[in-house]
Amino acid sequence: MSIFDEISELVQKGKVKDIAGAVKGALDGGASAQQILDDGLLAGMAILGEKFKNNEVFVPEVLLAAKALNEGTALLKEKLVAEDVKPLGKVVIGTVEGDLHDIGKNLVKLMMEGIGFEVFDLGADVSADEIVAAVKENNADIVALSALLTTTMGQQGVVVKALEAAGLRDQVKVMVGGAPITEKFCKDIGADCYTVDAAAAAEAAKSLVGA
Ligand code: B1M
Repeated sequence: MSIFDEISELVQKGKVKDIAGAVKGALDGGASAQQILDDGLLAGMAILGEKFKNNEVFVPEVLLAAKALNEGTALLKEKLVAEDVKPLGKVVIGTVEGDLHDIGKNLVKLMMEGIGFEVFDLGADVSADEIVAAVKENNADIVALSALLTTTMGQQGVVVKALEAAGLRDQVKVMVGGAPITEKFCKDIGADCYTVDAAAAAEAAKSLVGA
């Protein structure tokens, strides 16, 4: 079994305590952080996600897997994040209200920090009011919103409207993403930019601030 399959299995089995050793082992063995992320950690979550959909595993197992994945990703952070970079701009990021899925949001944060953005992470289940307050407080250039549920994606539109109502819409670009989000949805709610994954989000953020 390859080290990537091993990491994938540890995620699927929610082996939170073992994941650090495996990720460090892979790094020491010369694997790149990106490969460990894509072929190990995310591959494991993709397999588990399919099982979750088919009711072969349930919320407790998925929660443990998410914990293992976040542990593993944290170890890759210093490899994926460039050091001593002058901030390209300020981003307020969060998963929208009612939605607890934070893995994709964490990846977007990591990639944005990696290319030099200062990121203010509000976490998951974040209300439109909290986002508006954070934009004001930090004088943000970009608001980055994640949503994983068809029942919560509409909250991204609520945030756009709240920014308009607060008179901040012209000062800040709104980026949206998450599995159910599409380009059309982005346009329909009046957001500025949809990207399919975290790496694309970071690149798009750069263009949005003219960097
Ligand atoms: Co949930 N869940 N979940 N879940 N969960 C999904 C999303 C689901 C598709 C599973 C399924 O049934 N097939 C389904 C949604 C169905 C729908 O709405 N269409 C679902 C459901 C139904 C639920 C519950 C309702 C289950 C229940 O309780 N009965 C419940 C809801 C809780 C809530 O939020 N209120 C629930 C709970 C959970 C857990 C808490 C157990 C756990 C989350 C733990 C955590 O995040 N800390 C969980 C998980 C882990 C998943 C799956 C298995 C994996 C999601 C994930 O992290 N993927 C997921 C099934 C799946 O996706 N295959 C599922 C890896 C992550 C890297 O991908 O977040 O998509 P993702 O991010 C991607 C892109 O989307 C993009 O970049 C990333 C890749 O680089 N991206 C952006 C994300 N945000 C972006 C922002 C951007 C740009 C790109 O710009 C700003």
